[in-house]
Amino acid sequence: MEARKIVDAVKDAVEAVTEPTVPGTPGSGTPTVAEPTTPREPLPPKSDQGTPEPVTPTGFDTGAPKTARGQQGAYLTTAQGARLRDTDHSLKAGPRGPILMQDHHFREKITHFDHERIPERVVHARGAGAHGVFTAYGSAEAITSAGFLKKNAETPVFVRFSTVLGSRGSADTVRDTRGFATKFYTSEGTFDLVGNNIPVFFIQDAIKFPDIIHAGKPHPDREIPQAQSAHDTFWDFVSLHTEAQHHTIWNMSDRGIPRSYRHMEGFGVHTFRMVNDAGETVLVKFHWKPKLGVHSLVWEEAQLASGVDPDFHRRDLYDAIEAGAYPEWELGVQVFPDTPDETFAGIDLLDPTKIVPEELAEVQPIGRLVLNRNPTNFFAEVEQVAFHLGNLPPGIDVTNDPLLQGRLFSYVDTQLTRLAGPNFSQIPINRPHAPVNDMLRDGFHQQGVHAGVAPYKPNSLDGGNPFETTEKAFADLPVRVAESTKVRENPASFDDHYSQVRLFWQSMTPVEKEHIVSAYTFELGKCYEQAIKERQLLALANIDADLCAQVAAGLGLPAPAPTVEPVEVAPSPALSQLGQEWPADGRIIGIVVGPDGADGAGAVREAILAAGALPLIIAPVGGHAGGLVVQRTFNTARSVEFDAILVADAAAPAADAIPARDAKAGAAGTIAVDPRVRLLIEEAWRHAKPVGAWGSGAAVLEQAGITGTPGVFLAESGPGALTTLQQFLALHRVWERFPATLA
Ligand code: HDE
Repeated sequence: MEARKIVDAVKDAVEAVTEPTVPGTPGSGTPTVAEPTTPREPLPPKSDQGTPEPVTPTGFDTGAPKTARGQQGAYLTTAQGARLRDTDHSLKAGPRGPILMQDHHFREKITHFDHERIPERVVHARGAGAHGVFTAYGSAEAITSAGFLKKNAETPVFVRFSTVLGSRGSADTVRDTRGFATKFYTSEGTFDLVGNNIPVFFIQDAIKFPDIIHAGKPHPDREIPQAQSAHDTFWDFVSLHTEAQHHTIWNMSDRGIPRSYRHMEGFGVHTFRMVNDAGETVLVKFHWKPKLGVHSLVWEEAQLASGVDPDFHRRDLYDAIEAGAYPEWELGVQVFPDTPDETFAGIDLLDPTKIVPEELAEVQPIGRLVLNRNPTNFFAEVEQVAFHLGNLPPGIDVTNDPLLQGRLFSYVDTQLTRLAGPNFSQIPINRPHAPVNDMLRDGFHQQGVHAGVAPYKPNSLDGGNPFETTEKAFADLPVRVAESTKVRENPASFDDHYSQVRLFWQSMTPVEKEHIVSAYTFELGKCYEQAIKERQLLALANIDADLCAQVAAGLGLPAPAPTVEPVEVAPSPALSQLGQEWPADGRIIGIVVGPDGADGAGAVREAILAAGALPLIIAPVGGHAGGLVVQRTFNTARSVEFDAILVADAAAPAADAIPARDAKAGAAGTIAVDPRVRLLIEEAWRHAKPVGAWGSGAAVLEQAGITGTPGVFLAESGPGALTTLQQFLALHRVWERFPATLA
């Protein structure tokens, strides 16, 4: 179909679509009960979805509509475009006869299906991605010549978030590091910033990567446990390889269980080098700061969510974008002088197990990232996107960090298998937006149609093309390498494995410390071997005596003495994720109503939407309750889905509140409140979430026995409840509900 017709089809269908107020509509049209039989063009993607730009494999903007890449025309065809009459029956030698070899359609359909899966990523297999735009403030112009960092430059981006250890279908809310990989399609070549939500790494040298990953992945004999570090092989490795202790304490902190991808910081981890137009260089570390603040789940909540909604983070990201609550981050840099020792304030900038506290080097904002479009096709975009640290625009270069150097090799190497051959940069999501003229030729799945006869240099047959530039180019900076001998060694400064772990511990608030103690106790408590627990306690003794004593007590083991003299450190308050106020964009508020709705429920729902958060009506059964569309029932709702609960009705037991129908109903007996609503409230309360009520809803809080506790409030009306609720949500959780015992 020619472009014009596609545009019309898109327009018609978009007009037919009513904008949803609650995200989650599966398709872009409203289905009918009867199967549609009148041929029509494909529906367009939903209005929240975007696709890779319609550029050629060599970066030429075709100007084609974005939908041109998807299926076309009203009729079912073969892969060659021949229309088909029947796709429900194979071609047989009579109705009871065998299938004929001749059935091309059958063979094509089954063969293609047989090959639909590709190898998952060896790490970071589980993820979610979105399109967006990056706008530069211009504040980095003095330190880099990169065009996309010039004032007001706008660059399309694609971001993929991920967990590290789990396989592609694993749960989102496991305790793990999160990947934060950004592809900037700059007009000077693609820039991939492939970072994590934790600013340090387990190892200092890339050669150890297979070791840490083999230790973290499921045990090779039984292939359990999936997507978690609470097992013997992980703790065996990190307790022996003590440079991993810094990353590990971040994993054991609330950073290991983020509330959503929208609530995570991101870090480039390594130190990079920037060069400006005058050829002057500086060293930098990249930071992403989320507009919504850094916010985490509590452990029980994370565990419940793993079962109740294994797609928790994926859903959150897509729903937020669909609802127009676009996730936002500021990109910032810490800037250091490019001195020969590559050290700042005594911290070796080439050691990826070390941070530079923000109090010593401020994070300077250089631009803003907004994610505003969901993928149109997960496989084509999120699964096939391929990042690589070596994708750098002029103005940014690498350093000799031995972890970074090893990564420069690994990313291309892994794509060769995962994406079957050397042409993965020609897949739509990976195509650069800069003109490409690279002399790389042929290979599996070649999509370019290269003209000319001389893909070599020097040549005269193609008029000498392509030419090497004499101007702005990929930065191979002439950095001096000190005369030395070839060794398998690290610099001596890499030997300090504990001072910054101690720095992290001491920078935490009491409640964050409680969570760290409990995470170590849980994880080591899940280990089988006593020796491994004892060995990790030795590492904890070298971090902090109190931390070690608390965990040892939980494990029922004696706390050992340190083997390394504890050093004095200055805490870095910037490492704590508490203590400020943040917007509640896209946070989810459950409103419990009765079969006929509730007074004020409609008004509070509108007010919540207007405030940029997401209200979900929870009623005894589906359909409508007092004119409100019901999104969750007492049967389908579970507390982990909500950031706060408002109770607008006395919530009498619904007809299905019997254990034979719903085990959550428990021993329902003769209680006045539906036991599922009580469970909802009790869990929300345990997870330090605000709970409010008005009208007859107050009786439910009374029944749950939580009236008068911190973060539990009664209001005059629905909108009145929202005002109080917003104050609690701004702090992320009701921290004072559970006073900490640690200083
Ligand atoms: Fe990766 N890493 N990594 N990594 N990494 C991969 O590349 C590797 C490291 C990170 O969403 C793989 O395409 C080595 C640090 C992210 O597609 C692989 C080393 C950081 C993603 C690979 C590291 C990361 C990956 C697997 C030790 C944070 C997901 C699939 C030197 C700064 C990207 C792939 C996506 C993925 C190798 C360490 C971040 C195998 C050898 C440190 C966010 O190439």
